[in-house]
Amino acid sequence: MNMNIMNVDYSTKIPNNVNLSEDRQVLKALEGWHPGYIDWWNDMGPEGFQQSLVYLRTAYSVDPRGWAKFDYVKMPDYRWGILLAPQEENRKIPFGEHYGEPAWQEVPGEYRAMLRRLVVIQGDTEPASVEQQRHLGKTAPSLYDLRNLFQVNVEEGRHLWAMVYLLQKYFGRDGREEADELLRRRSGDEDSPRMLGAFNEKTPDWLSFFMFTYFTDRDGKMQLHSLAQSGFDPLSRTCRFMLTEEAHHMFVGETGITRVVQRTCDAMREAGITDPSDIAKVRALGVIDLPTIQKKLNLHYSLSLDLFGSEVSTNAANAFNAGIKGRYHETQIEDDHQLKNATYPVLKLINGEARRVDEPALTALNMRLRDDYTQDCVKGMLRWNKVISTADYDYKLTLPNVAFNRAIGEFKDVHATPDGILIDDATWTKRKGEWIPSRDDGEFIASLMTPVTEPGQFASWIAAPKVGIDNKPGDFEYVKIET
Ligand code: BYC
Repeated sequence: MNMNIMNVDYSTKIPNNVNLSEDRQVLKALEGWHPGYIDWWNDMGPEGFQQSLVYLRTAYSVDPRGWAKFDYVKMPDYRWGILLAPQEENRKIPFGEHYGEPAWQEVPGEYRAMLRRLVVIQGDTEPASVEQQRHLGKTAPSLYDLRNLFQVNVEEGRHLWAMVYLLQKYFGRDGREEADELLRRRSGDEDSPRMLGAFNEKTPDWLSFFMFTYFTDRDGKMQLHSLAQSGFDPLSRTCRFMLTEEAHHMFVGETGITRVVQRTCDAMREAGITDPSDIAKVRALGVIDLPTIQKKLNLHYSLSLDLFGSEVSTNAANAFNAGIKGRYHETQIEDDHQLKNATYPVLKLINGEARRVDEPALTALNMRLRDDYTQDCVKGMLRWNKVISTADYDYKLTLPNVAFNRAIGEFKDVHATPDGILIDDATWTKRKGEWIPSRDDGEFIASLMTPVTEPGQFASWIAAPKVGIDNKPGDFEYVKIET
């Protein structure tokens, strides 16, 4: 069959570029899983708007030069498909004990359990985020934002399909069981929660949504990059294509926060406010004050740091040695790719102080990835701070110290201020409302979350975007709301 891997076959019920029509067993397994997925989407996907026409992009190719087309689609009719980046000829395992050996096209028996665990963890986060965001449609600040929310949601749904394909095709019966479990767990559920901490938190308002897509989706980016290096080629190819879609999710976060900051600065200037920390005055303008934005940032950044696991981890070392999970930009790093004698400076708590201590680089891989993540986070911060300084305000958004508000790793048992000063339990309890959103802050933000559904109009607390999606004009009707 001469199907072009670049183009996606839409003739089967499940669009794909993996030749499913000739892989009957897997096609059948996926078709068997499909109704449960649709049930999950109806129960746990976006609340309302399921009959609305949404201007969505759908992947029709995996060619980086042009892979998506935009059109009005009802979300339940979105064509969730299986898309892998094209196979690289003669690809070699780029790190670990099998460095330089041909990449695996089948699961290596000895690493089966490890691989399955990583695929399941990755898969679990995708539906979790859709569940966390399901109420947001009702309070969208514009049709443009509503459309972006739904774009993110349908693509997270597709990322679930991506992991389920790997489970169904490569992991036999237990893969099928895991695929069913992915539809059974629920974000925040007491008995059957999602696997990782940040995915059981609430996303109560749109500022949280932007922070989540900026900080938590960026953990997704780092993890997908690491898995894209995998010696297990189908996982690598799957993650490489997922990263193409992921870029838009972080764009939504970065520009979303930029627009909130912009609107706040504009409103403060118009009102002649000189002190951005005069919260009551700023809030009276119907915009979100910068100190509250900083609190949300503190919360989402610290929750996202937890997603990297412990600083020192034998799991991470084993996955690297095995050739299953590499480093960020592994192939561009110049070293032995085996980390036999290398060390890496790890932040540790020593005599009440956070200090860098050299550890074997192999066990420090989570720390290294987290450092790469932090560097990546800084870029957006610079843009937001540019907006503030251009408006002539003396205020800077900053990333909190790694010791702040942590539940995983070296700092999980201590309390610290955003500046990294260790404090006791009582001080934390008394003062945490200064650093992470308090109930009052939440209520204030909630009071601003009234929906705006007129094309081209935006809620009071957020600026219009600079450009439209797919170059559409400012008053484009991104969602044709059907009630
Ligand atoms: N919450 O050796 P350790 C995304 C557990 S986001 C709860 O310290 P390891 C997306 C850990 O499971 C990316 N438990 O850590 C974003 C282990 O338990 P078991 C998702 C946690 O294994 C937005 C124990 O603690 N992908 O795509 O080196 C929207 C000791 O583990 C947590 C991945 O995460 C936590 N935060 O690293 C949509 C990639 N942290 O198994 C999507 C795959 C640790 O001993 N995952 N534990 O009972 C991994 O590579 C690693 O499993 C982790 C943890 C980075 C998560």
